[in-house]
Amino acid sequence: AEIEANIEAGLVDNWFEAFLQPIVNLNGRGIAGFEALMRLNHPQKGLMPPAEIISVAEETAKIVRVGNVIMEKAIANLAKISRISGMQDTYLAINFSPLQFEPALPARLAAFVGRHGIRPERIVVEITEAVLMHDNPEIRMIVTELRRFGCRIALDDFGTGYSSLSYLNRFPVDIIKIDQSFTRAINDGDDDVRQKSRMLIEGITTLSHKMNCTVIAEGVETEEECRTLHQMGLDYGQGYLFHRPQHAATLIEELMASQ
Ligand code: G
Ligand code: G
Ligand code: NA
Repeated sequence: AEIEANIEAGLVDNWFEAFLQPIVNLNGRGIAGFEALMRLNHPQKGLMPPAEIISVAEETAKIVRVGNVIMEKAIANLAKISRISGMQDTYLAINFSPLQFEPALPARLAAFVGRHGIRPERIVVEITEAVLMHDNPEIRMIVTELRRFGCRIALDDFGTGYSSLSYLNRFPVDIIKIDQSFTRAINDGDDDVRQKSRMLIEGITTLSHKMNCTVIAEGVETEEECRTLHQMGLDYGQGYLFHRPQHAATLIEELMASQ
């Protein structure tokens, strides 16, 4: 109940922020895009753990309002970063929960990108299997509409749930994000675990490329992981090795300092 009250107060008093974490090309480490990660910045408690906020927001259906705030703030942040850094092709990935796929979503997203002068082709809609599992024709129609508008679809946490492969067959996906548990496992101390997880990632990558999908490794923390993933043919990486999720202003400072 306390978290729910914080979510409501956050909506009314504007405590929500869209942090950004860069996604880099494993070949050269240039920034390919950013993932928007929701943060609730409580005036007394500071940043609150997002996982709990998101699950309570989903249970109480407040995720739709929270999601709309994050969507607009993230797009505004992308516009600002693009203006300051001159990066006009970097994309923005936004996470969506199943409840957010309401009929008003495409028009709302179109309004936000229009307002901030962002091409819809720069927006990536990140969904998890939870969205696809519903196998709901309405969700499918909305995703198709978003894709027709120019957005790409990324399948998040790939390899962790049930029958992921069957979704690839039935759903238009452009980007596969390999779950960070796989990234950890490629350097596992157990030879068998290490070898098998490498084979799995390589197999997923080959398959994804055959389906014209881009492959991203999540949770890259070490140089060794980065090297191995690059050798295995993955396209992009995301993780603390490269950049942490950050406040847009901090990220802009970091990008300016490194130029
Ligand atoms: O930084 P991290 O702890 O931010 O995020 C925790 C989880 O919450 C991630 O798995 C991510 O997919 C999810 N998440 C982060 N931001 C959002 C958001 O704006 N909307 C939704 N639906 N999920 C989000
Ligand atoms: O599931 P999703 O891809 O949305 O998850 C993003 C989550 O992963 C966020 O909680 C983010 O803070 C976290 N994250 C990003 N990079 C790393 C990393 O290198 N290591 C770990 N452990 N978590 C990371
Ligand atoms: Na995500």
